[in-house]
Amino acid sequence: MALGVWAKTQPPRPILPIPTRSQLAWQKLEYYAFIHFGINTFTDHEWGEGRAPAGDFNPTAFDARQWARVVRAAGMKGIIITAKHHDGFCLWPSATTEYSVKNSKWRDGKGDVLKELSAAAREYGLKFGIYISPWDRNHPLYGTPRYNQIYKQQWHELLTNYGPVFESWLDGANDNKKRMVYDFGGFFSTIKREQPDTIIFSDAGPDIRWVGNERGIAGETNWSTRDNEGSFPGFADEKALNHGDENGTSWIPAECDVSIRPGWFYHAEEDKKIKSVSQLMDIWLGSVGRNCNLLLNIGVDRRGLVNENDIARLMEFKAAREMAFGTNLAKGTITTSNTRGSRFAPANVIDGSYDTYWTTTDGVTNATLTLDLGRETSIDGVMLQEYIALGQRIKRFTVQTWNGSEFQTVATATTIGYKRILKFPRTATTGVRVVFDEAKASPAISTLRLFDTRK
Ligand code: FUL
Repeated sequence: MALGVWAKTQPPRPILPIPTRSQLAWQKLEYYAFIHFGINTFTDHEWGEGRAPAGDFNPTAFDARQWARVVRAAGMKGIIITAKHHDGFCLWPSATTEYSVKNSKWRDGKGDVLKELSAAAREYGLKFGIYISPWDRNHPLYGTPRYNQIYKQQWHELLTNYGPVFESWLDGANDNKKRMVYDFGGFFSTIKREQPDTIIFSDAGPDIRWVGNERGIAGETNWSTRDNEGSFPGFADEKALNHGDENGTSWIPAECDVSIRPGWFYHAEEDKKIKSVSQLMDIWLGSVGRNCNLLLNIGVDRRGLVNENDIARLMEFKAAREMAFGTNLAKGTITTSNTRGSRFAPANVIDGSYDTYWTTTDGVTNATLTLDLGRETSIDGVMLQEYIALGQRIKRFTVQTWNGSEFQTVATATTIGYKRILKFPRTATTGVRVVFDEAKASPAISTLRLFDTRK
């Protein structure tokens, strides 16, 4: 095969760093539930002190299948449960402590939230994830080096008894007085030893990072690449976490955790303080729309059920997303200023498949995609996706619409990454052009979608 032909059929070289297979699979989940549930649910606290008796934990109508049904109906792809929060109370009968469900009245001390929830998640086709707080305000060994072993043992129990765990979630919370020296390296290696494919979340990765705030909003520029040298959980550079590092040496994409209510745990007095659909939509645009996954928290109530008020809002939000983004208006004839070869044709961006993409000849970092819609179409939103298996490339781009005589800029932005959604004033147009102004290397664009979000 002549060299020129060969080059046209080969993908461009990846721009390092790139995601692992499990990071890529994780990114495609986009939206999943955090569930805060534990002793705090019964004491009305956010941060329990670890002194409430285990007997306080007593849900009257616990039903993990109801949680799973709600989460699935809400369009979410998984559930991450607070198996242990800062108070130290374990929702599974851990051998490491007496402070757990085994000493509660619930199911006569024979219950195991993790067992029922992991089974329910499996039944409803949801991924299952776990958060255990390293900060433990109950455990007698907390503050001594031996506690590190306890915490590892807890991960060991959780990762060997409840099936695949897609995400292992931990923060760097610490006791102000005891200043525990955590063995994070040991925690991470324990977790990976038990489940090599689990994605570890923390302020400092190693697999995914905190977005730097609990509002659910990523930076307008958001790189999945990060300079992680010397970072560890509990000492967050919130600004850096919010936008990543353009030339970061590790692939550590961001996750946005935010609660549907003011608090993380259920409090009856917050029944009227659930975020509105419009607030949730802003969060969606600021998270999934800015190259993040959205971990939306629900506090399960004292019955052990997702509360009706939250269910109603989750369903309204799902309907609103379908209304806004459910109809893709990007149909027509697509052309480009440069194409690597027919395998990488521009039509790939509107074929509905993430795995096919358009790309350019090596060295061409400035290029345009032009979509002739064939008829006048009202639009006010665009969604773009990079084919991130080859790394994150786009640094700056412009969206333009045809006004009858020329293309007019309606939006400009910086990064794309796995997914970028931009809104602009609604305009009726027959054509759209995306100008990739600056990129680290040949753009590799997998998807272009257009919306009329207010239809
Ligand atoms: C933080 C905790 O301190 C909050 O209580 C909550 O669990 C949040 C998701 O993570 O680190």
